[in-house]
Amino acid sequence: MTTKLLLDCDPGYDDAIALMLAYAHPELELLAVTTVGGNQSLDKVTANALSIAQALGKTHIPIARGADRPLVEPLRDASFIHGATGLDGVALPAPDFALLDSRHAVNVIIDTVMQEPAGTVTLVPTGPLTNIALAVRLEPRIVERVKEVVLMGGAYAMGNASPVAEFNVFTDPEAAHIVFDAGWKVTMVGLDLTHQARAYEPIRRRFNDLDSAAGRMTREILTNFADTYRRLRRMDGPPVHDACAVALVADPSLVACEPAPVTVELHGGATRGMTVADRRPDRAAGATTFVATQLAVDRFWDLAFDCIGRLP
Ligand code: PIR
Ligand code: CA
Repeated sequence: MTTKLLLDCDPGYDDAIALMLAYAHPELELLAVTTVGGNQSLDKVTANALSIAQALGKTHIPIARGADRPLVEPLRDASFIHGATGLDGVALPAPDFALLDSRHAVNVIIDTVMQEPAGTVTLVPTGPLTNIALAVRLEPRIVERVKEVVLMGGAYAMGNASPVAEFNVFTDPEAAHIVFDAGWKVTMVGLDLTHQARAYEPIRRRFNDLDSAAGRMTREILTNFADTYRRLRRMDGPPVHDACAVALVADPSLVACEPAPVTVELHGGATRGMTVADRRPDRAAGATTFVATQLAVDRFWDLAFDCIGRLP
């Protein structure tokens, strides 16, 4: 049984891995890729999305550019992690901007959800939630029509952009608030989950003998990502955050989730952008939001390795 998905992303090292899984998994049908300013400027992450598609021969799948900044605040990118290009150290073909879809990403999201049969499209946001929030406001009928939203973002225990806030939600908290509050089914694949998907050296070595564009790209991504995580985060083995969200859509048995109301803190001083998950057992009933808690780590890497091995 195949699942149709739309990936809204800001590539980015781990977004690039998420893209590879979405392009390659035999039970996923990637309908479109949309971009949003986040890890780097909109221009740069859009260039990266194009370059990745070109390198992997996937230019038949629409790619559309979206919002260049959060709803309220200016964009503060994560170039300290992903570099000046957003994919520093990764050799890619020059982007051909003529391949871009002429529509705005928000319209691609709406058109895709409204054209496909009701209840069949899963939205997978792996960057700030600006495009998704704008789509909800422009065409509220998408809320009832999607299958679900499986997003990488948030955290219930510990943040990365602040002590309590995760980067994607911290970057556009108002947009995240709209998305968590819309009433559709949202699964938060937050840092609690993604920090279980660490690309330690033995994992990175598994990709060594893939003699393909995707294999080379993966090695360059993981080497550079590992270097910055070691240097800046003092963490050995970078978490491939965004790939976890795609993996969950491809195989829900990989990730344990629990229902919990989630709201986004907008007014806190020290807590702005925090995803406040109410995990008290008596509050679970009727929740439309879910938090991902446990990853089947070995099977996750098997899936990633298998998918990347299928690509040219
Ligand atoms: C931002 C990211 C990753 C690491 C840091 N330090 C900052 C990006 C990833 O692309 C992912 O979507 C999310 N934001 C993790 O916070
Ligand atoms: Ca991302």
